[in-house]
Amino acid sequence: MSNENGIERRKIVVAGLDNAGKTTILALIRKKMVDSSLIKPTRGISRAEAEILGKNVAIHDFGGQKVYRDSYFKDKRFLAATDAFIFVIDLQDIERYDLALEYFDRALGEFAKHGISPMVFIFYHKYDHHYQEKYQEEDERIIRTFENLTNKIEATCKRNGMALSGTFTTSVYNEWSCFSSFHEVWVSLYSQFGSVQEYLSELCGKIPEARMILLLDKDANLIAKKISGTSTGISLEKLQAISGSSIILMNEWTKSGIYDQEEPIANATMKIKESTVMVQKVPAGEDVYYLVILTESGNYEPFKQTIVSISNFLGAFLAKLK
Ligand SMILES: Nc1nc2c(ncn2[C@@H]2O[C@H](COP(=O)(O)OP(=O)(O)OP(=O)(O)O)[C@@H](O)[C@H]2O)c(=O)[nH]1
Ligand SMILES: [Mg+2]
Repeated sequence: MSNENGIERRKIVVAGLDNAGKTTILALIRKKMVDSSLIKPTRGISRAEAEILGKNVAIHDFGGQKVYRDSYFKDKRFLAATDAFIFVIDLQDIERYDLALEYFDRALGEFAKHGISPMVFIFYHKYDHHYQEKYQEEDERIIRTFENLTNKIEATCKRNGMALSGTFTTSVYNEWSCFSSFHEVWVSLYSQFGSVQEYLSELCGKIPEARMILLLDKDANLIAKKISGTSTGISLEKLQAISGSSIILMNEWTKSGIYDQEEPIANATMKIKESTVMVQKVPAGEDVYYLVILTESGNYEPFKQTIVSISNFLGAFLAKLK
């Protein structure tokens, strides 16, 4: 799909029953501070633009109330050029699983009818509170209904001749579950992510001591990752969250002029228990990314030069992708 300037753009359609949590997830992804009590049921389709790796993604939020559900799939224009179809199911709304499945089936059927074959993703959403507790306690009814649901979802895809590209369990109470699931969708949309991933892995062979290496964009979205060796007790989500906060701090400190320097702050180092986390700015043309490196050694000095040179290579590579 191209916009009026001929710039390539991707389209994501997010659908699901009313109250499934679609708009709340999208508000979170767009990094708005969500007061979900302010989110009203979506009337018709709400469209938003997001940008990742310098590419535009148009996200279409299909309001799920019955009156709208009946209308989208009658008009091919709503569905045209959809690259990814995310179907959100409220796990806590067990009574309406069948209705959700029926809607999912109808949606896939309409895509197929119009010869549109988006990648299909399922967000099993609202995995929190009593539902999560019951699931973790291995409550028989919860486990059984969940398995039944996932089986039916797979069967529905098969019946409509569509592959299921990914399924995720999400909750807005665990915002990283939403970010990382969305990241997977983006990764699938842009093959470039694959090459960034490869390049990062190749470069990072130069720091065998690193346990986790992340490449984040300016909003701390995960662009690529490399995890090696044993766990350090710091999860990827935690590392991403810690780095996100330190990116904000680096920018704030630069702006505040606390550091009496012409140059913006280019890196930050933190010691967490036995590990060292270094966040290195990666300028890439007009954009900026961040390389995050976690080592188990308490000292990052030996890697400092290597990290700076990796960041230069990566910056040049990322700038060329645009
Ligand atoms: N427990 C829980 N509640 C959630 C979660 N995500 C959203 N909600 C709540 O679910 C309700 C519906 O959220 P919306 O985002 O408006 O749902 P929607 O799918 O956009 O609904 P329509 O616009 O009517 O199609 C709100 O009260 C949210 O606060 C979640 O992860 N867990
Ligand atoms: Mg909505």
